[in-house]
Amino acid sequence: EGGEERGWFRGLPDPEPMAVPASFNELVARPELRDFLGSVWYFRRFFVPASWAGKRIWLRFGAVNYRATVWVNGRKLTEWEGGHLPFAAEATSFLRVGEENTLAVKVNNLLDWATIPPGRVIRPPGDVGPLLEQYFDFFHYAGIHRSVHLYATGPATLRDLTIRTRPAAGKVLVSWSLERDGEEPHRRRIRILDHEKVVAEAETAEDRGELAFGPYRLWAPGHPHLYRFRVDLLDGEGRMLDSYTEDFGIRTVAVEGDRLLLNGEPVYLKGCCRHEDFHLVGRGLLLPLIQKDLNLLRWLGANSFRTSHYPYAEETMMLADRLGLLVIDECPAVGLNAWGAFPVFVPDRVDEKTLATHLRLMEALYRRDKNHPSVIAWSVANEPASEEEGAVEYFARVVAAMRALDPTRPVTFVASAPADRDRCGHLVDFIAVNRYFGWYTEEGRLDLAAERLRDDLRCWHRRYGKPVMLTEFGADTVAGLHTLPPQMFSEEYQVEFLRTYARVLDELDFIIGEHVWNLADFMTNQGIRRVVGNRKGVFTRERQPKMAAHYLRERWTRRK
Ligand code: GCB
Repeated sequence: EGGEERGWFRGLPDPEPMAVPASFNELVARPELRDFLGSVWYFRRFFVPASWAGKRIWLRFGAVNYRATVWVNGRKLTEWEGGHLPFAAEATSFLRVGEENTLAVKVNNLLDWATIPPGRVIRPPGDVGPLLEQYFDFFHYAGIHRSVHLYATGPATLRDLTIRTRPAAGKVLVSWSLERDGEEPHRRRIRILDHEKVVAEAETAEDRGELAFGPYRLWAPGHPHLYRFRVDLLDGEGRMLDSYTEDFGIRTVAVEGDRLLLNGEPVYLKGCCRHEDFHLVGRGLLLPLIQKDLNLLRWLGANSFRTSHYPYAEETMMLADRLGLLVIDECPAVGLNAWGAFPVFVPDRVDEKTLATHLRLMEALYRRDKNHPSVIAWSVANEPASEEEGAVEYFARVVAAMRALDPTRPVTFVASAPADRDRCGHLVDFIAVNRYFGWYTEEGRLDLAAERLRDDLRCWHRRYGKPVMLTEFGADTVAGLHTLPPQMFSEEYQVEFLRTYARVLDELDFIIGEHVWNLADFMTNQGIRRVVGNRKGVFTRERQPKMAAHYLRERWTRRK
């Protein structure tokens, strides 16, 4: 703290090297730095090529946790709040082309009651650092977590593109719209490509339009066919002012009766939740890890995952499109009104500041991910206190806002409330619920756990008449620990736990999917429930299988 007053945006007095992208927490040895709360500063020099003279130049951050203030050449360029979504700003007038420039970023990781996710900083008496009271079960990694790009555009700049498809017999209708700024282009040239072949083409003076073509191929797991949408902005002489290419897929998704339908056919979601989490990088972008994790999901026979509990890197979403994995895309609202400690909503009063952050980040998530065929549903929150009276008004507004942004995808939140006490299930398209019977309750008693689970799932279905997905279930398991008969924390218990749940799920015909918690072990805060992190992974943090991985592979390769 105090860096701004001391002018650190012009240069740091005693800097240490720091890798980007990465969480700084994993790259330091001192505990007070690993657990540091407050502001850290990043600084670097970079060169802007002389050939960029006359262009518009932008800086884009993939994600900085939690808030960032950015200076270029000592002048404040932009600020952003929200740890898992991109932001960009035009830096043209801040930069010197053909010369070296400086970039300073102040990264602040404090959470409060109006941040998403919320948290609370406690300052204990004495000469000790602050503590974070957090309502989520993953380590609060911080730093510049994803790539930083410097790029140039022409005087007319594409800012956003929305593509929606409506497949019909023999032909698909593709509607598109774009946002742009700067110079008015003379024409927009639109092309849809199937690999290298142009299948539809148009030129228009409008920023929106429709194109039809056929025959076409649908996108689905097993045949994730992608088309490319290309838009060029042209001037009067046909010269290109700006251009953008986006992959998209043609598919429909709907909830009908007790089924989730993909392209009109019932689909059962099989998979795991993940975390962006690994040794050394913490939550920093690591492309090989994304590839490995999605390949492990496919090896398990999974067809889906949820971005628990925040938006994942764009590269993950692109890879899911290519591999044909279905994604429940979750906004970072985890731990809302947790444990009664946090007054985001109380009867007759919704915290407008928190709600405003929530709505802003949901919109940012929608704008980033709307064109991905892999995204089949939005989760607007994980485990909010949906049994509390005030939750209804809060979530009515959140769900309505999400529907207004995107009428094409189902919306849900992931519940933890007891089925008979929830108040918000009527708002969503399908019920998503996390359950840990036989773990946090009924410890070691899988027979009792099965009873509780069956009753609970039936109760959700009876109350709301909607399909139900079990979005989390799992047991902490220390790899290499074996017991017979199975006992908690052993590999045998994890397998029996999953098998017990699977039996119940297979009995119930309104269940539309199962996501195991978690694909891999991940880092959390220290606590008596955590053995250096959460061990509910079916793979270790190193991505080696526990016995449960083999069990799931057997189940999911058979389960249609
Ligand atoms: C949950 C949370 C998840 C936790 C998990 C657990 O319900 O959604 O973030 O990590 O339980 O292991 O306790």
